[in-house]
Amino acid sequence: VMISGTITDASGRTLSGQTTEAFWNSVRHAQPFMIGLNCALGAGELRPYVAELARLADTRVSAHPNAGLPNEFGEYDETPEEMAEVVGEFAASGLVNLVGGCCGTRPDHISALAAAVGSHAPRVPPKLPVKCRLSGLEPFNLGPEDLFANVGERCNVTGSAIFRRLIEADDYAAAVAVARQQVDNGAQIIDVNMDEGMLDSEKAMVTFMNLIASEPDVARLPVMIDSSKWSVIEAGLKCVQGKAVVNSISLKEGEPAFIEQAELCRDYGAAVIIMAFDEQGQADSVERKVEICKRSYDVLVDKVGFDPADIIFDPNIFAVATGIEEHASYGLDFIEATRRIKQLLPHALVSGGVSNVSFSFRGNNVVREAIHSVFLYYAIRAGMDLGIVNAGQLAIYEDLPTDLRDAVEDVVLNRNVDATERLLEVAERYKDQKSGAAVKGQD
Ligand code: THG
Repeated sequence: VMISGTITDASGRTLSGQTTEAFWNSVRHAQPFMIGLNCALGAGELRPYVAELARLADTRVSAHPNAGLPNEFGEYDETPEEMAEVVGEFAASGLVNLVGGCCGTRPDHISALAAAVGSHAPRVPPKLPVKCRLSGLEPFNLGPEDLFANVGERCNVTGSAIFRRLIEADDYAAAVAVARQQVDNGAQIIDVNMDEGMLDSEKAMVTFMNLIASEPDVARLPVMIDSSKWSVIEAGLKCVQGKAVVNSISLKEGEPAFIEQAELCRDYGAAVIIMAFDEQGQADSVERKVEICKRSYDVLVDKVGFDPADIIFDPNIFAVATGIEEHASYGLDFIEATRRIKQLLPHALVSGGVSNVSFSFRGNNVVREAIHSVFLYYAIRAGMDLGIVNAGQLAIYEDLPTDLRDAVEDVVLNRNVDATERLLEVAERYKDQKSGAAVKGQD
């Protein structure tokens, strides 16, 4: 397979709005023999984009420029000699493995190009750092050197009453505004979940995906397609131009179903969240979390040929401080499992639904935000790479009042048998306060 794309004008974007790198991230999973750019621009105008592709593409690169930009009669004036001089430099600079001509070029252009490039060595594809390389209209790359990434959680009919009401009322314009608000608040990926019994989830997913794809501020970002129904995920995947994340698949229905879904994710070119869930159920102990993630990784890498950098594990964030003794170590178990998974499974990332951890403090956002902040402080140190969060409502660890922070740390790190009791007491003092993030919002 050879793929050639077109940067349509000086905006540096394809007709559907992608930058060169976003375009490459979208098609790279096909492992094309060659990737290139053609048409729309003359060789001089095309050069920066060819250079960008040459820097990024770990395969061969082609360039087929027009014979300059069209004149007022729609004709192309660049002579074979002029064009060959520019394209010859592409080859001399090691940008290309193949050149040719698009609009306005004729056999004499082609012979001039052949003569200009013939003496130069072909380009050698670069070795790039291994990263999860996602895209919307713009690239979003996430690797070991990058900061923690925020996935916006609010476009979720089960996670937000406001969003659910908007979707049920068919008010998609306001629903898209929820996505935009999350981008304003720092979300770098948008999670979308339409799993609600009363909804036609597939239709809602498709409608919303198509709408956010035409909202410039939102369309920049990669999407995370969140559903427990494969048919909804696949309906979503068919709508996305960029490289998305499937949220989620797992071994819960056995290996054959897992492999089938993983192969489809790979063919659609999506990264995947793998839940620590198998035929026996959801993993709650550290051992089970690590064991299921390892088994999933081996199946994905060895049997499916999945790119390890496209695997994101979710070792299950469960609620702490519920009053049930077995739940006391849930925060710590996630953190410890994250540390082991990152050590054991090369290039894979770790994610989780952060707001789950504080469910028992619903109604007290100051305490919920403090729990998220403390939880992330330790989970990120253990190697957590990204998380589904209420973007813009994350308190800063250092800013937490000491009494609250200490009580929360005891709960998250399971440091005291009476940690929950103590946090309940401290929480009373904060129950009517506006959360820090809510106060600071405008800042
Ligand atoms: N792992 C993965 N995906 C997930 C989760 C996970 N997707 C869904 C969920 N968990 C993450 N998303 C949310 C979204 C919202 C909330 C929690 C998790 C939440 N919502 C407020 C509440 O319920 O109190 C909503 C209040 C309101 O209606 O505004 O807490 O773990 N892979």
